[in-house]
Amino acid sequence: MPANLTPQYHQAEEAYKKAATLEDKIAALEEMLAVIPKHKGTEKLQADLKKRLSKLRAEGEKKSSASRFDPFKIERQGAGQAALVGLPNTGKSSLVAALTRAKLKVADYPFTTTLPFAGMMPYEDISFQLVDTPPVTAASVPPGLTGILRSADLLLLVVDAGSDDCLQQLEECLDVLTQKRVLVTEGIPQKNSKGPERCLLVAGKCDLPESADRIALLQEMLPAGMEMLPVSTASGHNLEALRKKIFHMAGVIRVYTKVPGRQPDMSKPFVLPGGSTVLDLAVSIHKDFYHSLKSARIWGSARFDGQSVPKDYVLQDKDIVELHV
Ligand SMILES: Nc1nc2c(ncn2[C@@H]2O[C@H](COP(=O)(O)OP(=O)(O)OP(=O)(O)O)[C@@H](O)[C@H]2O)c(=O)[nH]1
Ligand SMILES: [Mg+2]
Repeated sequence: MPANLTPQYHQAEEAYKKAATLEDKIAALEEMLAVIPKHKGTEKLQADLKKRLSKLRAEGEKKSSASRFDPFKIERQGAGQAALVGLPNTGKSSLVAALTRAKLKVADYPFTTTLPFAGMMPYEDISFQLVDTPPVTAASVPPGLTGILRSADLLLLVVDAGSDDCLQQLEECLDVLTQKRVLVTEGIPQKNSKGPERCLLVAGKCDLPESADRIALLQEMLPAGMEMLPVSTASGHNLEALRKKIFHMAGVIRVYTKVPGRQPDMSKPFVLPGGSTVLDLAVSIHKDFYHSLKSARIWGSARFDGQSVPKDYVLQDKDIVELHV
């Protein structure tokens, strides 16, 4: 059957051929579809136009979602996420650069960092995500930052122990965090807010003169339940201790699995929340294990190597587990 295409259709088709942008192409195709004579002879052509149109629309959506990139949306990676927070120039970016392989702008003036940045911090055979952030002050908290701080597993509150202002820095930062309901230092934290045990005070630049006296004063000011670690990126003091602290505060355990009669797979551990059982491990590998798992043998935390344990056995960091179905 002849298609009998109209002059309006040919005009729209011409516009489609000349269209240089995605938007123009979509508009021309829509016009072609609107004016095409609707009868049996054009059915195939109509279907082809619809197919092309939906392909171009999908391309357009992909493009616009990419252009809506939000730098304050950090995709979580690794065994846990720690966000740094502190007043300007306290040494946050220096710390993230020292603990990860990230190249970050560090400068001796305030407000150097304007956008958050995530880097991976290796710790033994796993890694944690550290999020460097723009500074906070009582007067200004960057929009979007509160969300990052709330969703992080833990906070590293950074103050400059080399500065006379360090006590005020702690006070001001604690005020901001409690006002924004990121941190609850008294009472029970609600969903998306943290208790003091999930916030570490990092007393940075402890290589500088008089920092020891200020660190002693900081210790007295610490909210109950919060710990402090003096560090220096200049001398490297306590950087390894900080890695370890982040691992312990994240509260995760590493578990390795083995198949009966074979060596354990030590290449990549399963990372689970502390307190996880053999059944939790099994279900994280495959949900069918929920019904089929009978018992397990453990090397590590058990009283003797290869000991049989029930499904509700609570695993410890570095346990090797052989699942039995
Ligand atoms: N002596 C000494 N100086 C340090 C140390 N860590 C950082 N600094 C210096 O402190 C200044 C500020 O460091 P940054 O890492 O840019 O501080 P920041 O908190 O990221 O600053 P903003 O992005 O402005 O909030 C720089 O001049 C660093 O070289 C340290 O451990 N010891
Ligand atoms: Mg910075």
